Amino acid sequence: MKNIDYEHGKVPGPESGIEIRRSMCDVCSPGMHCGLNVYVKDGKILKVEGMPEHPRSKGKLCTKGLSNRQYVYREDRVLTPLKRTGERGEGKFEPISWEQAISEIAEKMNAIKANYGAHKMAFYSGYSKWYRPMLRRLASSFGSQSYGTESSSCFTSGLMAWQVAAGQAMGMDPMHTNLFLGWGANPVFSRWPMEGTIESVKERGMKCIIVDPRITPATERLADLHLRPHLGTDGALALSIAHVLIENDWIDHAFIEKYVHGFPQYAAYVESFTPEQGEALTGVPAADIVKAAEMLHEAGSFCIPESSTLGHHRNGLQNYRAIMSLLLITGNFDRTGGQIPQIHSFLEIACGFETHEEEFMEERFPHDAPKAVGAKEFPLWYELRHDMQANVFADNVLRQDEESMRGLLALGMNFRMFTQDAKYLEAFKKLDLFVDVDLFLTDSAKYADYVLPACTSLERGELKTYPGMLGWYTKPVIEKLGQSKSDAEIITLLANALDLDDELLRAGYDKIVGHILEGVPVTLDQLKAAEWPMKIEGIAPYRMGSTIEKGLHTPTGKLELYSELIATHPEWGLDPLPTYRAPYNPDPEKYPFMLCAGARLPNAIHSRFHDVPWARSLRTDPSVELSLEDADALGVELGDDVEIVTDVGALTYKAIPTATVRPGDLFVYHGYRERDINSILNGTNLDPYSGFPAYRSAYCDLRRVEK
Ligand SMILES: Nc1nc2c(c(=O)[nH]1)N[C@H]1C(S)=C(S)[C@@H](COP(=O)(O)OP(=O)(O)OC[C@H]3O[C@@H](n4cnc5c(=O)[nH]c(N)nc54)[C@H](O)[C@@H]3O)O[C@H]1N2
Ligand SMILES: Nc1nc2c(c(=O)[nH]1)N[C@H]1C(S)=C(S)[C@@H](COP(=O)(O)OP(=O)(O)OC[C@H]3O[C@@H](n4cnc5c(=O)[nH]c(N)nc54)[C@H](O)[C@@H]3O)O[C@H]1N2
Ligand SMILES: [Mo]
Repeated sequence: MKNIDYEHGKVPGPESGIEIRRSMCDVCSPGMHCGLNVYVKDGKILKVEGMPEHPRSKGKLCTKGLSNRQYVYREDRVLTPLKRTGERGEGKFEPISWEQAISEIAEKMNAIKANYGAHKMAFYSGYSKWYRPMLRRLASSFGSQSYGTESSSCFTSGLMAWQVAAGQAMGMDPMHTNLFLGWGANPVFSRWPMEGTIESVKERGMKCIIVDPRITPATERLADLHLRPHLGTDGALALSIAHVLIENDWIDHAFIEKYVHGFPQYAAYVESFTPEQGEALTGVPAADIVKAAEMLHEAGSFCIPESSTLGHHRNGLQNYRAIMSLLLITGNFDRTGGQIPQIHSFLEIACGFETHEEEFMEERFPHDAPKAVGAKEFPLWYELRHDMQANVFADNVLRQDEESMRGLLALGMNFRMFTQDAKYLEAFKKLDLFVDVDLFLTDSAKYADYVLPACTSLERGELKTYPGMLGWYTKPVIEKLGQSKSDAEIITLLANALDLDDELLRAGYDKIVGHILEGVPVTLDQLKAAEWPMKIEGIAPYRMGSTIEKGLHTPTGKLELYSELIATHPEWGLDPLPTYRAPYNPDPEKYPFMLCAGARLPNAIHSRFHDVPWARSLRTDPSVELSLEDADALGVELGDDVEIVTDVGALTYKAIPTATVRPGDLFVYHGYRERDINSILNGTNLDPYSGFPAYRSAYCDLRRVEK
């Protein structure tokens, strides 16, 4: 045979010395985490591919997943613990040993505890979730309630809406439903394994309604009906669909009678939401509102996905409640094809079995300590989550009063995820101690006193669980880069150096996940031996209807259209019914455009992929998508500079005129260091129920920038 360059061809085998190792991509949400075949030679990753044997992703990978090699080897990886030598923000550090870093940090945290109280230390986690049970328990065992995460603005608003209505998390049953009500759903870009599921169920006759102001791959590929409401008006749309369902008596009286609380008050409230009124508020033609109600009625069963999009509005939580109410009045709850109670498994994923994770996180919660940051401003949030609402963390510190935090231990702090985010940098400057654990030397990390290097998921192992009774324990495929450590190791080191009275937490990750899995018929060793996620046998499947029969964890034990929890707290100033409120416009004359900042791009995830060359090459410039009509009116062409002006600032973006966007709407992605859209979004425009920012409904103006 001729000389074949096996290595250059990346052909695995003894000739090339290339080995395929199994892992998963942990770049997006734990519910996804697709299987990876990683090609490794001499301890270096050469390339990654999808893993065909992976029972969930079945060999597919998205753009971000395929860029894993470049992500792992990003040039700004932190490789040693760093201690600040310059001013905060200057980015001047000296490398120090792990021993020095951990002992100094522990000493400073214990000094804050001794001088001001343990509750003055805040604990924060960015997007990564795998170590969160440990971080939450670290905060609790230290004595602070102020543990908060990026979930202060992610899907938790929808989860809270379910807690209000049903006392627990609910998920959809897409495999058995007759209609997928994809409200604010474009899984092709944001939840790509879900796309395959929906497409395959459609093949057996399932109908699909997509509610999205834009034309997207989902509206094109999946939708039998596409409703296009104005951004943030979804509550009004849902209430007018409910109006049609009630008017035509397309509701389940027996179910309502037995299981639903507050129907008369709710029915009286939706009376004014006629289809014509719905059209006036949302822009969706009245005939389409009636059509949607008809389709729901004819389908019988339908379900909705969880959503972050819908929570990113001033009325976000209430809008989502209004959408959920469609399921409640038609009896699509705890019923095949409807919304199904989620049995809490691991990392907020319902996998079909119960674990001790919640107990592990909650049993050390310091109930007697002063309440978490944000509890006063967002009492419903605090009541349901018992977490810090991180969207008001900077305000808390900048007030510099007796309630202000003195220290912050953050795993993955990205100040650019918050609205009017410059105040976070000011707040970092005021802290006595700021520790940031990250993969990269980010602009937030430059404000830290200590930066600790975390490793990626390809350099460590972790317990993974997926819906469908699947479990796995991954293995590292390469050595940890530099002196980096896994987040779990770092938390364990700190728990020990802080001398916490918490034996289990101090025992480390494997002891903890072993404890969390106690009673599940599988051992860690079995999960470690598996090459890809394995089915855990011997667990009884969920019996449909059993949750609602038992009675729900709501004040009335029923599904609540009218929330008794909210009603018994008039001092909160919140509405017990899923009422509607339009997005906030500081001045309609000055701000005629509506900006959605954050609809997902396939090649980006928040701050992390803008510096990854392959991913970045798919959209090189921070850009704004606008309608062809608006582009014409402004005299703007593809690639021209345009300025977005809000009530708090202005920024210039490249224009992308597109037929997918309606006149008056603008779409921008977030997280760019050089064009940070959150720097010009009003930080006080928050949902009073959840504390979530109105990222997706910000009124603004758009101007052409002269060449
Ligand atoms: N305008 C606008 N803003 C938004 C949104 C929007 O739609 N529009 N979406 C909101 C939503 S839904 C979310 S979830 C948030 C996400 O916001 P963030 O959680 O801030 O997201 P990232 O920037 O992806 O990650 C945060 C940091 O974690 C670091 N990191 C990554 N992996 C690890 C790890 O394994 N260990 C450690 N220690 N660090 C790690 C990253 O390098 C990064 O610095 O943004 C919110 N902000
Ligand atoms: N590629 C990629 N995937 C991601 C992420 C990412 O950054 N990049 N982030 C991950 C995270 S943290 C999250 S929280 C999820 C988010 O996941 P989703 O919320 O499902 O995703 P989005 O693309 O933000 O929104 C879906 C669609 O909702 C539409 N939409 C926006 N505002 C509104 C509105 O007011 N009403 C209605 N009806 N529709 C609206 C948008 O036009 C978009 O097409 O995605 C996860 N997956
Ligand atoms: Mo999110």
